[in-house]
Amino acid sequence: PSASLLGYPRIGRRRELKKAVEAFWAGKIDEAALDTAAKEIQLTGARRLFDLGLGEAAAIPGTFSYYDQVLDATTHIGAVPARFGELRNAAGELDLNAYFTLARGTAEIQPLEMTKWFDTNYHYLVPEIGPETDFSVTSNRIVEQFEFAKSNGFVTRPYLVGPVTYLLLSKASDDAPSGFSPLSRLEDVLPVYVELLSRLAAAGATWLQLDEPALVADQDVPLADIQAAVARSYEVLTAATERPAILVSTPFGALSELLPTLAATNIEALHIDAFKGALPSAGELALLAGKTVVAGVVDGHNIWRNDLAASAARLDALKAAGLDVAVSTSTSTQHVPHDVEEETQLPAELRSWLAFADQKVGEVVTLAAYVGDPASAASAIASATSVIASRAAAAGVRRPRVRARLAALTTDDFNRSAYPVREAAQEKALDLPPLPTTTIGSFPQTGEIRSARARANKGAITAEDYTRLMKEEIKRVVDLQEELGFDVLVHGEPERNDMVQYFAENLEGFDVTVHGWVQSYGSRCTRPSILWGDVTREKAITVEWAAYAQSLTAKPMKGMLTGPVTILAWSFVRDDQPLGETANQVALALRDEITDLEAAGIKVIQVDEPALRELLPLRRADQPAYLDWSVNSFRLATAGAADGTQVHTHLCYSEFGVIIDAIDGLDADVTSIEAARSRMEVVNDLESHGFGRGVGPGVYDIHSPRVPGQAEVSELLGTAVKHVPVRQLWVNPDCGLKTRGYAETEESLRNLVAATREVRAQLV
Ligand code: THG
Ligand code: ZN
Repeated sequence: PSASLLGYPRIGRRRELKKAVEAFWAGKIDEAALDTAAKEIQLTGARRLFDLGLGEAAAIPGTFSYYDQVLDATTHIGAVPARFGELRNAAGELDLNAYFTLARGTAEIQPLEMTKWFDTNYHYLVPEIGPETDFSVTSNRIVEQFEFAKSNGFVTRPYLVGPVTYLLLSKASDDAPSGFSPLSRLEDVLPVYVELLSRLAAAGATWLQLDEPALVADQDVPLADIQAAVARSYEVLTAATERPAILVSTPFGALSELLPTLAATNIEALHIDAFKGALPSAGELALLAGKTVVAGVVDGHNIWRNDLAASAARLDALKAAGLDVAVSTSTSTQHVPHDVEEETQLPAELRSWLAFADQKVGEVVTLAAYVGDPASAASAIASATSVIASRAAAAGVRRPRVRARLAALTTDDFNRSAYPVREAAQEKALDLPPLPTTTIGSFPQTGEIRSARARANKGAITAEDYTRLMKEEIKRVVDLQEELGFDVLVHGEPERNDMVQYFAENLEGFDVTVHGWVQSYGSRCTRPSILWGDVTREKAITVEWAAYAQSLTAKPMKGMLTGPVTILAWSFVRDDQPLGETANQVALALRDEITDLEAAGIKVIQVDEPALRELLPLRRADQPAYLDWSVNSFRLATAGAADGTQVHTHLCYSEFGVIIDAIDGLDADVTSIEAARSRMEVVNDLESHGFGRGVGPGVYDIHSPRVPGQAEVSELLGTAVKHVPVRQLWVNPDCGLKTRGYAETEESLRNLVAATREVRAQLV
């Protein structure tokens, strides 16, 4: 097809899939009802795409998924880890119950681990592969979904994660010998793909999309091994006697060294990310002669209206190379919301700058027409050009005061006093015991809190009533921490739902959507904010809550902010200037907030950066520049703090050895990190790196409802004190408590404090 999408949102325009799946899990609907809901979402999507102009056969992507596309591949090829036992049913298939068991685990069995999908905020389920993994076709769902769409008049293009990406994203199973590489199982996986190809061909599929994004990211596996795996995979798959034509898609960046490898295979079409960065060289393009090049010129991952003139120029360059060119998005549009037309509350001007999934389809269709007949797109190109010009000139996009302030920054603005000076000032200001206890920031969000926020948003209660209810909650949380015996307290953040959205709602330069949900993992979604203009803070944001909370206690109360990198990572960010510049604007707003918090008597301020690792570029060569601007934006946000103000930060993941230098570079006085699930492994990284400031490796895994006993926490602390000097060590849970219930939270925190007292007593 000359116009196509790499993928379409599947959660439903009103999150119908989320609702159906969660109802199924809760036992409120049966499998038949879930199936009906799923089919309705698939058909609504296909009809919509058809109406928007994807009328050719195989232009509509068959990317519906009940939970995750990597899990779909896992259940089609039978890669079930041993700990799940026999999940196949009598027919030898992994049915929907098996599928959800892999995703969610059971009371006894840990689910598959979840991790980020390239540089998006989507998370997939990590396959576990070992010498024992028994590959065979264990699901026919991909064929059934194709047949269902076809029987309704839509010949879709089925989607599967490609074999090389699948194995590169896998981790070695628990039973695998050390050093085992999942890629070593390629020869056993390929016949299963061949069988799926044959079933799809028999069902009438003309095209299959095999998604190979891992080929654009640097891997730990040597490049030569990956080149060999790609060559071998597509030699075997294209040699299959019964098969659809194969489109290999490579979203998220340039293929570089692997382009010639794919070009040398007999695949019919290669998708390249033709939005980000430079196009392949003329020499590389020449290698693609005879294949269809599917040019991903429309950004699938951000929400700005396409610069059609620039895209047309790229398509011209591909055409000039003599290639058969088709048009698509750079990535699946699953990473953006459905339809900007739903956002009627947004200012009309802002709305005119945006393209969500449905608008991107229009852009792809226009550009595909352009390839055949440039004149056909002339008016659309002119109108896109004028919209982009209006965006550049619009009020608020460039604010002279913000620009002047950034231009006047000097290195001093990024540096605090030497740590020993700060440490002494903080010791005097805070007077904390050894192994101080604290929590990460949020306390459980009760039904009452959520309902109060919903009523306030609807105008059913007044702003004063809302504030009073939140203050009552803050008082409960402060009293509880006093009673439990914590040393540094938090106010519990009842006034925030999503922390990024909270700051976006309170800063200039942002807007938020109402229906702009994007799948984060499984049935969970977020509504990323839109960062469209220069950022300013017109009024204090968190100070009233923090000052009220501090007034309730003699213990230090933490001010709680979200860092610039995380605010960027979890928003849709303007694409008209370097991210580092935008990050520094957010940093200056936070810096002013810190000044106001200090003036209100707050002595400990936490600036969370849970997403610092998330935006790390996929290519190693790009990582130092990223780490430089991201670390600097955090330093700019925090370096205005007085020596005696203790700056904390929190990071959400455990595999942190990779970026430990960057974490050190943040220069926070105290850093809390996830550690409970990995049994304190991070303390080895800390020790070998010689991390010199305060650190709180989490001793309570808040991702599970399980309550850790006092002995268990003592033991974890015992491990920590062996590797980290006691004077640096803090005691805290792994992460915020927002998603937990009060019963287990209270008991866990009680055990945490008791264990700390036990270990303190042994120190003397
Ligand atoms: N906020 C934002 N992005 C994130 C996270 C976040 N990305 C990474 C990580 N955290 C993803 N984790 C989650 C966890 C829970 C939910 C979403 C992403 C979640 N969402 C609610 C749902 O789908 O029902 C909706 C939340 C709401 O009402 O705002 O539970 O914390 N931006
Ligand atoms: Zn966290």
